[in-house]
Amino acid sequence: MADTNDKLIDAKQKLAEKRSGEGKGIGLEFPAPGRLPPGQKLVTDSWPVLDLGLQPDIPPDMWLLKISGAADERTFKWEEFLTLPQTELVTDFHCVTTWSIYDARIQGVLWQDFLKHLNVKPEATHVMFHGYDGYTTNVPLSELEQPDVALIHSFDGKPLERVHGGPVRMWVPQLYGWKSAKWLKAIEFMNKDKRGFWEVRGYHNHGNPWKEERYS
Ligand SMILES: Nc1nc2c(c(=O)[nH]1)N[C@H]1C(S)=C(S)[C@@H](COP(=O)(O)O)O[C@H]1N2
Ligand SMILES: [Mo]
Repeated sequence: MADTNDKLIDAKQKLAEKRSGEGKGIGLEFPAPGRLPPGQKLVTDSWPVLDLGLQPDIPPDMWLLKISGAADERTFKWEEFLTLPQTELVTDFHCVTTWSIYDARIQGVLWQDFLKHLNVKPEATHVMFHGYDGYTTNVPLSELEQPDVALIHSFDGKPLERVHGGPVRMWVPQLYGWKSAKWLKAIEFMNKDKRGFWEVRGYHNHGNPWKEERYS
């Protein structure tokens, strides 16, 4: 992680510190009325890009996805990944930096289908997603049961652009965008919770946009 954009990371961490406690316990119901979560702005002309200043370039035939931790270890290659059941989804997506996009049309493998190809141990409770840029983010297994959670490789029918995490990224659209790891490299099943990259830098551990769980 030597070449990350440390200034940007510092600035975001400072903002998280400054805004610590905001949006907690304000008692919004889930789902909030209306489509746009509180404090968000709809972006219609582009899909913003956010990362640590590194955008790994992984040709699909070099891409490997490792499964580790409280699950039988195995590694998926691109070709094998494409033989898994493929689904198209249309979902909204919300970033903690306040932009939202509507109706992202994405293609990939639903988490619930992917799980059928793994042998996860009963003691697993959380997952750490690892990106090829060294990024990590933690999500409870129960949250991943939501029907729109997927490992995606395409957007609008075209291969997911490198800047958005191609060849494969996570899609956890019911949580803020930082929970959707780009350039997916490894899925680590854990028997307890552990904080990921932004979670240790002041971002909320859970990240529900409808409850404005932005900072911790
Ligand atoms: N590997 C990796 N995944 C990542 C990030 C990152 O820096 N590295 N940034 C996160 C953040 S903060 C957001 S908002 C979304 C942004 O996705 P996008 O750039 O496709 O809009 O990716 C998330 N996933
Ligand atoms: Mo973000």
